[in-house]
Order: sequence, then C-alpha cells, then structure tokens
Amino acid sequence: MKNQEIAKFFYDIARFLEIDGVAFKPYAYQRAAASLEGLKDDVSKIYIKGGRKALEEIEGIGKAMSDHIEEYLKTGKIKLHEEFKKSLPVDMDALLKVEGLGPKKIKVLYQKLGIRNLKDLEKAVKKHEVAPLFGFGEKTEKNIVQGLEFVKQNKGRSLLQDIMPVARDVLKKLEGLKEVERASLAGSLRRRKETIGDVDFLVVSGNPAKVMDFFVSLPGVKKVWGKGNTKSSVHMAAGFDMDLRVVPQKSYGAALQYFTGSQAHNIVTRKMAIDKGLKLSEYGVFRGAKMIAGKTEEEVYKAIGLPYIEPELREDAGEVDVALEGKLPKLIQLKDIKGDLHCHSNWNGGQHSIEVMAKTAMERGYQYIGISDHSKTLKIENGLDEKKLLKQHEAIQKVNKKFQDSGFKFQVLHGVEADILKDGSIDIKSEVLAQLDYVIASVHLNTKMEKKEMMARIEKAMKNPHVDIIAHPTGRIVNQRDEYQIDFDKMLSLAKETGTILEINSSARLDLRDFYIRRTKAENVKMIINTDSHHKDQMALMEYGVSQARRGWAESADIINTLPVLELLKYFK
Ligand code: DGT
Ligand code: CA
Ligand code: CA
Ligand code: ZN
Repeated sequence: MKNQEIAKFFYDIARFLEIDGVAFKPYAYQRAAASLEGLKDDVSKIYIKGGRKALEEIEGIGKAMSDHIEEYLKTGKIKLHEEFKKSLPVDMDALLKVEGLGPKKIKVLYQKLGIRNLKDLEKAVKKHEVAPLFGFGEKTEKNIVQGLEFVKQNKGRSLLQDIMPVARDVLKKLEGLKEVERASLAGSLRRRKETIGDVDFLVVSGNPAKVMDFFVSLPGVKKVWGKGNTKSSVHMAAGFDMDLRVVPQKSYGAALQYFTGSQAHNIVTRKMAIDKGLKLSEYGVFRGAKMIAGKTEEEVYKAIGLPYIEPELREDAGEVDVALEGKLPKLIQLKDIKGDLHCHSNWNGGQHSIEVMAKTAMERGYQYIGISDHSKTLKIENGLDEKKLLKQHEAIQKVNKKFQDSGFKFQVLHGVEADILKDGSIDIKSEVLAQLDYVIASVHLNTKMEKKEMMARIEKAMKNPHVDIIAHPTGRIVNQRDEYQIDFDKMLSLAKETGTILEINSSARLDLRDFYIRRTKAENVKMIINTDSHHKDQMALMEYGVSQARRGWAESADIINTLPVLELLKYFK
C-alpha cells in the first residue's frame, strides 16, 4: 500500500516547513499524513477508480495534497520533498530521536558543523563543538549527550505496540497450518514488556520440517539465521528477529513456561523445583527419570508448589513469594474497562468528529467516552480556548441527546486536556473548567525543569480545585524520551492528599511505567487507563495500557474507568 510511503513524505515535508518557519502549512501536511495512515483503502486504488476528485474527497486532503499524491503515484517522487532533502541531506529520523534536538537545531548543526548523522553528532559533542553555537549553549549540549546515551541504550528493542500486530499476524498463520496442533507467543511479548528484543513463538507439531519451511519463507523475512527441526530464527525486513521453537505436546506447558521467561523468573522456579527434589526444564518437571508434569503451565507450576502465575508478573519482582502466600493479585482485564476518558476529536488535533469517536467507543462495548481536547496553549494541536470549549459543551450535549433519542445507553462526557503552565497554573479559566465533567491536566511544554521547580509546578496543578487527572504523569515516551525531573514519592503523596487520579497512558508513552503503577497501587492512589486517541483506531491501544497496568500488579479496583459512569463521576471534583 502506498499510503504509508506518502504519509512519510508528508511528515517529512511538514518538518522542513517547520524549519523554514512557515506557519499553518506544516499542520496541513501532518493532517493529510495522519488521514492517509488511517485510510483503510489503498490510495492508488482510490485514484485509479475515482481520479483527482476521489482523492480530494478524502478527509484532510485538499487540492495541494492531491497534487502531491498524484505526482507520487505517477513518478514515485514528490519534487518538493526532493528539493528540501537536497537542501538538508541528513538522517533526520535518527537525529530526531535525540531528545533536545528539533528540526531547526538539526539544520543549524548541519550548516555549521556538517553533522549528518548520530556518529557525526557524537564526535561533535565530544569535541565540545555544539555548546558554542548560537542558540545551543552548555545546557543544550548536556541534554544532547544524555539524549544520545538514551538512544544508544534502547537500540535494537522495538515497541510492544509496533511488534504485537505483526506477531499476531504470524501466529494466526501458524495456527492455520494443518501441521500445527497448538501455537503461542512466548518471551517478552507474552509478558507484554514495553519493548521487545526478539519475537518468540512456540508450536506443537508432529511435522516440524513443514512448519519450519513455512516460517523461514514468511513474507518480510530478509535473512534466515538458522533452520532446524526444533528451532529456527529469522531476521525481518522491518528490523527485528523472530524465533520459532517446535516441541512435543507432552512438553508444551513446560516449554511455554520456560520460553515465556523471564530468565530471572525461571531461575527462581528452577530453584524451587530443586528444593523439592525435582528438576524443571523446558521438557517437563522430573522426579529422577520420571516426568511428573509438562503438558500445561498450570500443571508445571502445581508440581513445584505454586499456583498459576500470569505472564505479566513473571519478572522475579517478588511474585513467587506472594504466590506462595496465596496473595497473587487478581489482575485487571481488558474486558473490565468501561470507557476511555482521554480522546481527542477534530475540534483540535484529532481526526474524527465527537460522534464518530463516541460510536467507536460504543462498538468497543464501552458505556462512556470522555472527549478531552487540548487547551489553547498547545498551538500545534489547535488547542481550544474558553469560548470554543463552551461551544463544544453544547455540541456534546447534542450528541448525547441524539443517542438518548435512539435508545442508546451511552454517555459522552466532556473534559479537557488542559496545559499545566510553567508556574503550575492551568491555561483555562476556572469558571469554564467548573462546567466540564472532568479536567485532565498535562505538562507538554517547558519540560526541562529542575526537579524542585517541576514538583512545585505539579503540586500547584494537583491542588487546583478543578484538576481531576494528571495525564502521562512522568513525561516519558518509550524509546524516545526519559521522564522529566520528578520525585515520584512526592507525586504520590500529593495525589493522595488531593484525590488526584494518575493516568496510565496507553500510547507510545506507556506512562506510568510498571514499577510506578505498583507503587501507586501500594499507596492506594487511584489510576485511570486512557488511550490519548487522536484517531478512532487508536482506541484499540487500550489493551497495551491494560497490560502495562497488569505488569504493575493492578486490579480492577485500582482503575477508575472500570466503574459505571455514576460511580466514576464521584471521583471527580
Ligand atoms: P527479549 O527478547 O530481550 O525482549 O526478552 P525475552 O525474555 O523474550 O528473552 P529471549 O528471547 O532471549 O528468550 C526467551 C525466553 O527464553 C526468556 O524469557 C527465558 C528463556 N531463556 C532463554 N535463554 C535462557 C537462559 O539462558 N536461561 C534461562 N533460565 N532461561 C532462558
Ligand atoms: Ca524474545
Ligand atoms: Ca528469542
Ligand atoms: Zn492527549
């Protein structure tokens, strides 16, 4: 499908335009790109069938954008993009991964120091050449050094959200083979770790050769690391590896337990077996030469004296001791979720109308959705001011009325995702905040503050009588950005004191992190799992917020959007 390729070009062009300081236009390209990404049909088919007219009917695509699309479909190029690229021939994607570097700074680095890629950048900061540049300084150079370190650390690990759909697709194909009796994900993917080193599959089959033949010739396989009767490994064009192991039925549970890991958890379980005079391996649980368990994971755990432990808990984080006491948490499940309160509509940077977002929530089986568009400070997202928020309030009431008249038991709540300004105040007037069902507050700008200042800022926001939820509380983005300078204990005690809810953001942020979730639960501070959807399809990301919550040992009582709407509203000020 050409949609992704063209979207990528549009995002690039938007960046170049930003560098040149062109107002508004970058947004048009970003919007067009997002629209193409969300499109179900292939844009080249749309064009062949309906021509220019059909292109211009796509949401967010006007005349200028369809010019570009047509050009790309005819020539495989977009001239504007080529020109920009020639003026700034750098590895923009790689450099942008370094926190503290935006497109404008990257241009200066290229023009002044000839920096084209991460290697060049590393050399330059080592020689201390960056700090003296106009607009940079010591602090920025220090941030770049830290950013580079972060990029290096995370190299080679892929985002759970990116890998899971691909892995599920392969799993489905494996399950579809007549030679395959059972198949499962294993490894970090089954534990739903936020980043994945490689993908592990486990299969039961009486005819491994056939399964391996199929596996190594899957579409997207670029290189075969190895192919045997029990194990094969491949490298995918998308940049990650996949392992497949074939085991006999009688060892399936033991193998699943072993290859799910984590390695640290396995060391503990193996030691437990030894203490009982048993041997635990990927083949089964043995007393001497006699196999006493192995077919299911339940039976394997039981044989070594443990109840079943959910994969998300298997990190040697105390789960075995707690299991021995019979006190394992009853983890929250996706089906417990009754609504999503952090959703954006096309009133600001989102792609769809309030009604479309609401209908999607209904299709997911939710009882409510909360629309929480950005506030005015966030100009790149077309944030709403007081006047627009009040108008939106009416629009939401209209949608609710419509649903009511059609007999739907579903409610659209009205919130806002308001910016926490540098001094901790909220950028929307209190009278207006008071009219909304709930208020989410977020730090988006001025994120490089010292810890004391940042905590004072968050304290003031939490003490604001209208603020109910802090979104993405620590500011981290997986593989992209570390958290702000925060004191999490302080954040928890403030949340407790003020009754503020902390968000688990299901997007690429996955913020809160799992260990913070566990601490939040321990302090009995409530959380909410939201998707931060800017597109209706992103509401499906809820499962990753839920798995993150599970990795943080959360139960449904810890998460307020497992409650019916009237109970939920009691948590808001
Ligand atoms: P990853 O791929 O880095 O995200 O993490 P995992 O956990 O998927 O690790 P991977 O793919 O190397 O191995 C899958 C599982 O197999 C791992 O979680 C535990 C098990 N395993 C692999 N090698 C060893 C080992 O040397 N000792 C033990 N106890 N378990 C191992
Ligand atoms: Ca793995
Ligand atoms: Ca592996
Ligand atoms: Zn948001």
